[in-house]
Amino acid sequence: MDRRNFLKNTAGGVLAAAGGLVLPKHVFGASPTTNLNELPAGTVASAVLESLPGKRPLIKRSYRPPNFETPVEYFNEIFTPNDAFFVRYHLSNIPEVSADSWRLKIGGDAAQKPFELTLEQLKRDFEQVEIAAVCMCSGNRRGLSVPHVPGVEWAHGAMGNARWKGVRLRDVLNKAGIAKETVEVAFDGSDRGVLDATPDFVKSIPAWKALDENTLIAYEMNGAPLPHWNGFPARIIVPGWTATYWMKHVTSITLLTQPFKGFWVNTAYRIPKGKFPITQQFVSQENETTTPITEMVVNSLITNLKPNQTFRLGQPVVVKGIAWDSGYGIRLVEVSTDGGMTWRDAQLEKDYGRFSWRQWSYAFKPSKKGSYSVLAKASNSQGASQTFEWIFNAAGYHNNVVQQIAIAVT
Ligand SMILES: Nc1nc2c(c(=O)[nH]1)N[C@H]1C(S)=C(S)[C@@H](COP(=O)(O)O)O[C@H]1N2
Ligand SMILES: [Mo]
Repeated sequence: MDRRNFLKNTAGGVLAAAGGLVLPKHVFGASPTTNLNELPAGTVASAVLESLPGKRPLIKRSYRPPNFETPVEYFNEIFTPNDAFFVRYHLSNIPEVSADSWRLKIGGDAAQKPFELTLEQLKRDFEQVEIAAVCMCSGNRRGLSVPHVPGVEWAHGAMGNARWKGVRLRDVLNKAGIAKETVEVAFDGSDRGVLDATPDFVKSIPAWKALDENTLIAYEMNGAPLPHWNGFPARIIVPGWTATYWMKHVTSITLLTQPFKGFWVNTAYRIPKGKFPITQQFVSQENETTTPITEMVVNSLITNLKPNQTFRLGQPVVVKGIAWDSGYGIRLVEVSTDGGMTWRDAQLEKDYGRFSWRQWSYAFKPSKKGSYSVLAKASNSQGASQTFEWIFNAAGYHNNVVQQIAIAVT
């Protein structure tokens, strides 16, 4: 569906979906059509499209701090447009950073030669690389959790796929001299809380992950400078890991001989130990019962069907979607059109690299009128697959429950 039709088709659904809510003047589009009926009561009221400066209308989850998700329709494109890319912040004081005055400090007790970089030097002094990678919030789909859990009640759109261009973090760390006692590398950005009591958003990753050739300091996204809301002028990219580590507006990188102590690592963004099929562990931050979230789990999304969409008998139905994991590679996507009784392999489209999502499609010709329940399930090269029931965790992470969309053939 092209953009004009998308807007036209969604416009009719606004008032019904928002429960008679009066839309603010600055709303351009309409309410998202996407699976609003799957969300628990209470989350629908805030699900209106609204624009942040420089962004197209996105689904607003909160305004301060800004949390906006991408309507599913955009995921029919292999790379998510920068001006439609989701926005997630923990803190409300988000200064506009100027490229000229921005400095990146590299230091810490495990840095032998601390130094500072300008944006010019960052681009000039290190080899430039570009990686296609999915950026997904740990809490993506939290709003679909059963039982309901508190937090930003995202549906499917707290994610995006982009080509990230920058330099390898390890090249920059090497210039600072990495002490062999280094256990973690921490990142801070220029955003802050409004109150001094709010813990600053600082994240750390294990030293081995910081030295991975795919971990970047990026300044471009899809061939353009990072949008302000996605971290201008530079952010950390940790392909395969959930986006909580992808520090935006990064201003300091700290090499540490001791595990980092701070709220956003010690308390937040943690999962119960041993419940998820995760290979890469963040051992220096484990406690008895929980461990930091690291890799994304294998997942997929149907992108071209709307709930209760109707098709004419005799007309082929094409199901399209995307599948991704944390970089082991999607091996198989299976589609069911009968509520999960029988499954057929979808066709996998072009591979843009192991951290990108992979498009897939499946065509079938319904043989009789009636309702069809369409499901998609991805598996990766490690043999991991999506689940049919959400694995409970209090923060609402790792929701890779097989999605189900009902369509009608008339
Ligand atoms: N400076 C800063 N960086 C941040 C955050 C933040 O609050 N501040 N949130 C993190 C989280 S939890 C997510 S999901 C991603 C969201 O990236 P996006 O806003 O570019 O989509 O940014 C990460 N980097
Ligand atoms: Mo997140």
